[in-house]
Amino acid sequence: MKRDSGIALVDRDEDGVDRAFRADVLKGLRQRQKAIPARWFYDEEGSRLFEAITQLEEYYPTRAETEILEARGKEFAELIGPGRAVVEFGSGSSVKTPLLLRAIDPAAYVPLDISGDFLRESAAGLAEKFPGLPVHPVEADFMRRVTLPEEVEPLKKLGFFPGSTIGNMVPRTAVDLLRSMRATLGADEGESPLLLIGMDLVKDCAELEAAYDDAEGVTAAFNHNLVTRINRELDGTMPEGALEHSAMWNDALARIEMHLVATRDIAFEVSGERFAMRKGETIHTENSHKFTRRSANLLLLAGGWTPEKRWLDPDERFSVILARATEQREAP
Ligand code: AVJ
Repeated sequence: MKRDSGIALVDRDEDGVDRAFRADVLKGLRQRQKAIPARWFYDEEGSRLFEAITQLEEYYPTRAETEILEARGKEFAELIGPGRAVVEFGSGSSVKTPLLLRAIDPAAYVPLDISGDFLRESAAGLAEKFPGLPVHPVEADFMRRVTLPEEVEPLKKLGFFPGSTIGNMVPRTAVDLLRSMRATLGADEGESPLLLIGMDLVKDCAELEAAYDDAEGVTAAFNHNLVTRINRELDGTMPEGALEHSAMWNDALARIEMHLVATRDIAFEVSGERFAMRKGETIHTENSHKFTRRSANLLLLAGGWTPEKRWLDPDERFSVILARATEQREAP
């Protein structure tokens, strides 16, 4: 296994504070509608809580997507073929990636992640499960174009982006990401890369809200952990007990929104800056967009990917789509 450079991408100040985290939180709390990017959920405890979420009865996406990957291996093999370099955007989970790799007989596996720790863990696990498969982890922010290791340059590429993580982004950002993926995978350089992407589906809103507000309160703990993290890492005094988890379906924008709702008027400090919230005011902490067949296709097309095949789980709750980088040409 090729080692990555080991240089952390996290930029810390002299007190060890993650500068990007502080900048995002302060900027987000200064806004009229307070909002903090969802990527900051995933410290060690947040990642552990998300793992726990994927095991919940109410949280169907992980199970449904895994069912699709388990059932469709033969079709993946036929449509994708052997010998590709699989480039996974975000570190591979222990379950989903092996299902794909086992099905298609790839020539290399390239996990991309911004966190070197997760990257090393998942790369080591995969390398152990697939002894003959070259694994080339790359520590990088995949929202931008990433230069792939030269060993995989001559290989055809398959991008893999499971989990409906694309749903965390507003359409504008999702399109930027899809275009970056195209560039990373070498589209427009004589290549015709493929993308296998998981996209969660629009469904009954009670079912959606339950998936993001489970009876055991694990998702609430996941949302609250952001407050704990801000208080710990950014010298915060946010009153955790006065910020209540809420998950609501926004029908116009086709997304679940998670918020932290102030249950009374509150005032607090973060990194020496003062903030106040009125009772009922919220901090918006996550969007999870849901798609229909048409909205998924339109998003992919806008990002330069032509959908070729779509699979659903038996309960039709989740979709996995195979798309091919659209060739650049003049309209129409
Ligand atoms: C990891 C972004 C796909 O949006 O369903 C789960 C994160 N948030 N429960 C999702 C999440 C609350 C999850 N993604």
